Amino acid sequence: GRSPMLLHISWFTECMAAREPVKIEPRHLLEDALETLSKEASFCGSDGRSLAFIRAASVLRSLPSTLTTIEELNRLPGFGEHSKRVVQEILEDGFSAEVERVTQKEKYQTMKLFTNIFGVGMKTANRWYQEGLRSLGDLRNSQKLKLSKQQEAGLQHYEDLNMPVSRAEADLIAKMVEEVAHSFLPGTIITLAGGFRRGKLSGHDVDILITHAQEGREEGLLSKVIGQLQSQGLILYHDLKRNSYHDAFSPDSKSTSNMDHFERSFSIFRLKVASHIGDIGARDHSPESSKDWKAVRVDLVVTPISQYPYALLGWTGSKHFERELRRFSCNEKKMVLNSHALYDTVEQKILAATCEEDIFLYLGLEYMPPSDRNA
Ligand code: DCP
Ligand code: MG
Repeated sequence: GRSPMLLHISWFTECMAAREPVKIEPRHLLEDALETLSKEASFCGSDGRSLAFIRAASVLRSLPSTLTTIEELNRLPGFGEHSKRVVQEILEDGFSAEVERVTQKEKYQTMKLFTNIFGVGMKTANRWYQEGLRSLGDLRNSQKLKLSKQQEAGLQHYEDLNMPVSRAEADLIAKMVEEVAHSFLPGTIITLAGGFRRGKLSGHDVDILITHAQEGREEGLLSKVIGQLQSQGLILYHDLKRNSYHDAFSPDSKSTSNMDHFERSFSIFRLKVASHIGDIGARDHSPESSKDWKAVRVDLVVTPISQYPYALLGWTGSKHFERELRRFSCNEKKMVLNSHALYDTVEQKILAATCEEDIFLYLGLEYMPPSDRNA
């Protein structure tokens, strides 16, 4: 028989295929409410509860049309009692008192503000909150606070980095990287991954994969590319990490860590923008209005071609889709999936793939194009 996850995935695929392209407002209302509660739970350290709300929001997103009655919910998998209650409240009253209460909470607002800083995770945000810090101004003015270079850059470019990145901006950055990469190594393959590959029109960052058809040629390329872009004044921050696949990854490790071991750079690009784009709204009369650039978060990830299909699958997301797929691989197939490989724990071997389709095949799943992975 088919496993529940398999059923869920195929059901999900059908729904995604049938859904109407236009999102209707109430759907956003419901999703936002569940996402708020998910954040709040994670701020309180309740990861399980947080995940339950993420699952519920994901189920809503995959529905072909807007939900209008609570009865429809009862037929869906993955919807907990708490999520149901909140959705019901919104369907009946147009808002949820609980969600309103959460968004008013000082701790929630502060944690959200702080965790939106590049380089700041839950632990740091919480520590700052406990120390009485409440605003970006508090952080900027604090004498005793010791910020990492990454956090300093995150704080400095906070406003830009919390503005959505458009598809056009992402394409521009991918092209910049491609041109420089080609100047050092013709034939380098540059792929825009993340939300943009799933067809999203905007995102919070730009995820770029770098590889070369000839295994090994990609080694050492990234530092040259970054160096070149830096000399052109296009890099505001970067943190180059070398490849640690061989020392850190043992294929049969049951580690569920989502971190991969590719050579990569988590960077901030200085992107030229047409000045009329920078002029909108409050910026009109500030000295900032002459600013003709925007800080954009860019993740550059280098992968050998033999691991490229896994890197592509892993870096296309969504995060929730990846989580569910890895859970399915492990529980239903006894295979460990990550961004480097698929390891069959029964056969005790790594399964080689030449494309994403191969991986879905190994997992016994029908291929899902990136646009169906917006879970
Ligand atoms: N990813 C990863 N390791 C990281 C960061 C990301 O494996 N350190 C993977 C997980 C995600 C994918 O890359 O599935 C994209 O991550 P993003 O956080 O950039 O998410 P999206 O691109 O989907 O969303 P957004 O539009 O907000 O950028
Ligand atoms: Mg992204």
